[in-house]
Amino acid sequence: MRLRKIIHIDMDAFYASVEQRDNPSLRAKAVIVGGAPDSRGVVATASYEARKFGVHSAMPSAQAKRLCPHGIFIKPRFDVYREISHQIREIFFEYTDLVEPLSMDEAYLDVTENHKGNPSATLIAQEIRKRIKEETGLTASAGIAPNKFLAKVASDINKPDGMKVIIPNEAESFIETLPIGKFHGIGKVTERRMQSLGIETGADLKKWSEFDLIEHFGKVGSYYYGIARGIDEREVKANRIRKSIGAENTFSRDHDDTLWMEKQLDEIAFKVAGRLEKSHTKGRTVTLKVRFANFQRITRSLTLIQSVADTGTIASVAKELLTQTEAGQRKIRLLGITVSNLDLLKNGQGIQLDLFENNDT
Ligand code: DCP
Ligand code: MG
Repeated sequence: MRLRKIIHIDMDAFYASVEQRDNPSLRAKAVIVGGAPDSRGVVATASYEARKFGVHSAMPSAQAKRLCPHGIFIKPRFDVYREISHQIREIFFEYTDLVEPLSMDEAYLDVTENHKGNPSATLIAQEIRKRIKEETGLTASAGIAPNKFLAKVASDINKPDGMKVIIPNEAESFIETLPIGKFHGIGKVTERRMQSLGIETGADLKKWSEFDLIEHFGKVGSYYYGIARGIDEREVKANRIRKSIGAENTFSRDHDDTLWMEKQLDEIAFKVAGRLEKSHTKGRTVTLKVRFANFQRITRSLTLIQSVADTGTIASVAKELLTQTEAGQRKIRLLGITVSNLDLLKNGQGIQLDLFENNDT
């Protein structure tokens, strides 16, 4: 197998840093970007000053206010963030065409071969961070590693405004000491399940056979098996396909029974799987859509290591996503599932996992 040089770049406290950049009076202050504290909104992100008080993304703004009463709440300015996102992408493309954005503020770059002919991924990462700072006034952190999984983990280690190189030989020992909650692709729910099975670190995870992992966690078990060994063959994909395939059920009356909702999700997943099969395709991202009785609509997504097309996996991901919503506490009138990030059942893509992203819409 050819050794690859992958960089993961992620902006620091992105929305909050932009607000601090554009309004000097906010600098060095606890800035909380997101919903107003007296609304039902949530925190999109918080400056590092606010994080010291325990404020973090996706937390209800009201709770953030209690934890950090002096915090300054700001409404997001998505247009500005989007523009900066394009700016940093342009910088990435100067180094390589293999740029895979994961969200507005982060991307994977494959710099094994690059436009600068620079053999050192570390130096490239350093240069890119410097360029970002010069051109946007913002800081980014980077992870440099032989694959996406390790690069993503690495970029978090010296955040903010730092970087971390994981060389191939280091990978395994590094993973062994890593707490399971730090593994990209292992969410809160899985983390708790693993802990209840005695899996606290990468070393614990490594004791499990692939068979047992699949038995406990489903298909994603193979991904867990691979990453415990630092193995991740996923390629950096420059062009993501954005088509999606989905189905939804609107109910004749509003419901708050979660067991009933789960049965609905089984039904909807079955429909989606049928449609995927018809199109001879699979997809990595599963998105759950919930419409509440008051017509408010939210979505929750999870991107898996491997493309999926079967009812069971789609349904179980959708059920996990359902636990991340207020469905049940609040009545709902519609459920939907879509699968996106589609591929055409090409072989040889190796193990694929990845990004789970929550989107309030
Ligand atoms: N975001 C959001 N809701 C979330 C998570 C993130 O709206 N639940 C938005 C706000 C963030 C941006 O996406 O600024 C980037 O997300 P990151 O997870 O990279 O978080 P930050 O860049 O804010 O902080 P960090 O320094 O930890 O990367
Ligand atoms: Mg970030």
